[in-house]
Amino acid sequence: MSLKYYIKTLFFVAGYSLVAQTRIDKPNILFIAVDDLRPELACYGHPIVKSPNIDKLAETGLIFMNAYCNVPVCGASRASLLTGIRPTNNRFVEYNTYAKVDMPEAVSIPEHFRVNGYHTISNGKVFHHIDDIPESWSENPWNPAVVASSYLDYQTDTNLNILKKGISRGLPFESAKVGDDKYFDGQIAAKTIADLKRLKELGTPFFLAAGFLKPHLPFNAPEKYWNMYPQEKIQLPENYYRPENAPDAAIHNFGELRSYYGIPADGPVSDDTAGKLIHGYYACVSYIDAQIGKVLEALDTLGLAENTIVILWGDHGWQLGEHSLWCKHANFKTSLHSPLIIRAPGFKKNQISEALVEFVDIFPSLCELAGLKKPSQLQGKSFLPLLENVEVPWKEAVYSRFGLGESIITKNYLYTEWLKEGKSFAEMLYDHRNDPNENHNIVNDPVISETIKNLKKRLHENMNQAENVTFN
Ligand SMILES: [Ca+2]
Repeated sequence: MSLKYYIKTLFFVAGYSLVAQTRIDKPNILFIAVDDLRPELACYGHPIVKSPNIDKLAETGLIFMNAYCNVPVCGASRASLLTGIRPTNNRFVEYNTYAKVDMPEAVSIPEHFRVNGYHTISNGKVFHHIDDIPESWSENPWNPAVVASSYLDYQTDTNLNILKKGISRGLPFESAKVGDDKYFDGQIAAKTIADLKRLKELGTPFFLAAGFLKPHLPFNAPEKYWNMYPQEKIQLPENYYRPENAPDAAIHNFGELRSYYGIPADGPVSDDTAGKLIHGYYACVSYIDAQIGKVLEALDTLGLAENTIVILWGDHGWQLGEHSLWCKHANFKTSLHSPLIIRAPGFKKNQISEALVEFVDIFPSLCELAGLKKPSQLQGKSFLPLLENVEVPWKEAVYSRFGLGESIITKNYLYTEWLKEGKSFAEMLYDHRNDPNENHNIVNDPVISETIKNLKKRLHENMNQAENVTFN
């Protein structure tokens, strides 16, 4: 493959330093998705979680501390991210969304790259459905969960016996004395590494997607990752209770967790179970981190890192007991705040951005980084300027939604309004300056009514703009 290099020289007035950046023409893309990964990572400041490989990726690139998904549920989040189109109350709504059904004219990120000369591959869970927008891929999408016709990842015999009863989805967490490759995610890493070797020989630019399945429930992982965390170090969140004055619309019954064996049909789980769920989530995060480490090491060893953009995202947040909740499916920061890390050749290392970004920004950013034209459907904004300078003034607000709840997130606030047939029926507002964990809904505080009016106005403007999608 012949690569054209060009030099962009930037002068930084501050410090009078001269920085030369080498940009790559048609860089490869390694696109890493992690299912249900909230920013529960050391590089996001977590005191216990061990994530050395993702931390290293962040150190060699740019970490977005304030990235938000646009809808906190698997299928809808991925459909929106992969088309760069915002969710509304009638598109990209459900966990099992098909992008090709909700937006049949939309082009996906990998499809756009494929049409522009890239070889595109999907391993694991990228779209929620393996057959969504099939034009995206140069090869048939591969997922061990589909190959294993039952979709069943590795389970111990104890767990298999529970599953045989057919009354639950099995244990919600499990530690097993097995190697990494026994589980699907180890197999996804192995397939991705094999593809990297093959793609290097192929010689055309590639877009290689690896979608890891953990830390989605059930929290099953090899024992060695559980052993990284002594149970006594696991603590329930300080706000393991419903926020003061939170509307009923904000709270759910975490039905996804309740479908697992031993979880009561109603009410809280026992403190022992809560601790084990958190422990299991941490174990799965470290397990995933190790798989990602293997892929990134192969990228280095093969000499591909210098001309490959690596982008890593978790498809939405998760409640690990905060607000008395488990799972995603909410308009709290715990459900919406997501990890987003990018490393692009030619840009500065070890950059930390506090800017507000959202997942619809990923598509236009990758287009600009690869020098591709942006499809007219895109509703986000390229964050390329932040790669050049993390201090550049940026978005004042980003937007998420779930169910009937529409949220606006600004530097200081997270405001949500629930609407049915255009009529507002519940609201909540959190001031992150003095309530970062969202424990006090202050929407009825008269002192703040002007602020709410302003947030609501911008929220509705964005909802109206999101309705309009144009296609080339
Ligand atoms: Ca998910």
